[in-house]
Amino acid sequence: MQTFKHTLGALALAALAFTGTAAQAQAVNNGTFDSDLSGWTTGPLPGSPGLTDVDWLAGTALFNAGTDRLAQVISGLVAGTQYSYSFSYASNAATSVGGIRLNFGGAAYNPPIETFAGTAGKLVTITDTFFATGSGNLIMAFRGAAGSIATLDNVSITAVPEPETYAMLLAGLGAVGFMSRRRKNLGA
Ligand SMILES: [Ca+2]
Repeated sequence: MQTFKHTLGALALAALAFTGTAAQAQAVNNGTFDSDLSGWTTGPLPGSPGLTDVDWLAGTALFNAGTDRLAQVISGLVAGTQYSYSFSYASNAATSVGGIRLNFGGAAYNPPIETFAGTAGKLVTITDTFFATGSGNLIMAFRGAAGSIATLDNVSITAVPEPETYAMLLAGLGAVGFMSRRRKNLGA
């Protein structure tokens, strides 16, 4: 029983160490558009003036035009770190017109500027990674593609754990297994 408790404790420690590293994740505020567009900027941002607003609809952001734009400043990026981003979007079910453009800007500038064509009435999830070239803030901006009627949901950015982190976790688990076996042998 004692061995079991020790093993549990060590496992918890290993998990904690792992979570600690993953917690560098850059949180997107209200990426699920739960009840409104709070946390997002719908007006113009530096470098892209004059763009119009985005509407909120049933837990999603709704783009009505190619000029509709939604942006958020993601802070605390670390130069040289790889980040994973993800979002779901769909074009309007009735028209199948629409899509989303994603644009990264700001101090930690490493842009893909990509356009994703929509699938009518079906949420498609896009996941990709990028490296931060500088430390600081990143502006994550979505824009409706030309002629767009599109919905956006589930936006997230997280730091990708480095290979050393996985190696440390595996080493930790290995040590736990070793100690567990050793205690069993001693107890026998
Ligand atoms: Ca949602």
